[in-house]
Parts: sequence; structure tokens; C-alpha cells
Amino acid sequence: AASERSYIMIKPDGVQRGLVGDIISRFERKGFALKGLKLFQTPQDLAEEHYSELKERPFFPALVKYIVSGPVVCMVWEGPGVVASARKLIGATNPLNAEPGTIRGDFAIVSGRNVVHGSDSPANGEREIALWFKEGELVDWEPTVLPWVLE
Ligand code: YYY
Ligand code: MG
Repeated sequence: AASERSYIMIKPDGVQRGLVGDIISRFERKGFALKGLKLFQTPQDLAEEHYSELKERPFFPALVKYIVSGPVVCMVWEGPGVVASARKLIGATNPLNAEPGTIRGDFAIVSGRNVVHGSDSPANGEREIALWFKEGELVDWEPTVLPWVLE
């Protein structure tokens, strides 16, 4: 649907390494619409809730520690097929398996410092947007170029 949304987050390593502009640019150039954006220091309980499906995995404590280790950039991007398309732009979880030209393929080496998060389904996108953004933090607008991006 045209209103599909994904929760995209630049993780602390991406912020510390100065990759914020490059990463945002990739979603802008693709043509998706930015509906929410903030720099945010993640509390422990939110990091744990975001990754709650992974809480039994051995890497879970290190993952949560990584996510709260510095500011992240929280974003909502909207457009047809944005969830799957964003996953393609981001690349494989293990950056050594991520194709060159993807964010992880271009900028990362290990899963535990893979620079960016993207929702894995539209339902999880909505779940994550509700977790990370409060009412009133999202902006209801349409880029004026939309007719040049979508038919
Ligand atoms: O959606 P994606 O981020 O590509 O991977 P998930 O399987 O949802 O795992 C979330 C997060 O956990 C991943 O981005 C890095 C970390 N992780 C890890 O450190 N080691 C693994 N073997 C698997 C995942
Ligand atoms: Mg995931």
C-alpha cells in the first residue's frame, strides 16, 4: 500500500562515524518520504523491547549494550514497498555477506556494529514506530515531488 511505513534507525556506530548524512541521503534519493526524524539516547528498557524477539539469543546483552552506547537517529520512511526496499538498501545482517552498494556492504564488517536497523515486516514497522515515536512527533506531509516519483 502507498502508506506503508518502515522504522529505520542509524545505530550508535553510524552516528559516531559520521555516516548520518550519507545514510539519510540513500533513502531520500530512492524517493521515499521522511515522516519522522530525531536524535535520541535510547533507554535500556526500550532497547530490550525493540529487540524482544531476540532476548534468548546469546548476543542479546551485547546487542542492547551497543544500542544504548550512544545516540541513535530514529526515522520513519514511507512509500510503496518501503519495508522490503529498505532491507535491500541496508543489506544482509552480517556485513561480510552484504553486497557492495548497500549500507552495511559499504560501511560495516561485523553484525554487532552493522550501522543501521530496518523493520522486517510492515506489521513490525508499525510496532517499532509506536515504540520509538510519541504522538505528535511524526509530521503529516507529502513531498511536492511525489507525482514525479509515484505514478
Ligand atoms: O534485522 P537485522 O538487523 O538484519 O537482523 P536481526 O536478525 O533482526 O538481528 C538484530 C540485530 O542483532 C542485528 O542487526 C545485529 C545483531 N545480531 C548479532 O549481533 N549477531 C547475530 N548473529 C545476529 C544478530
Ligand atoms: Mg531485524
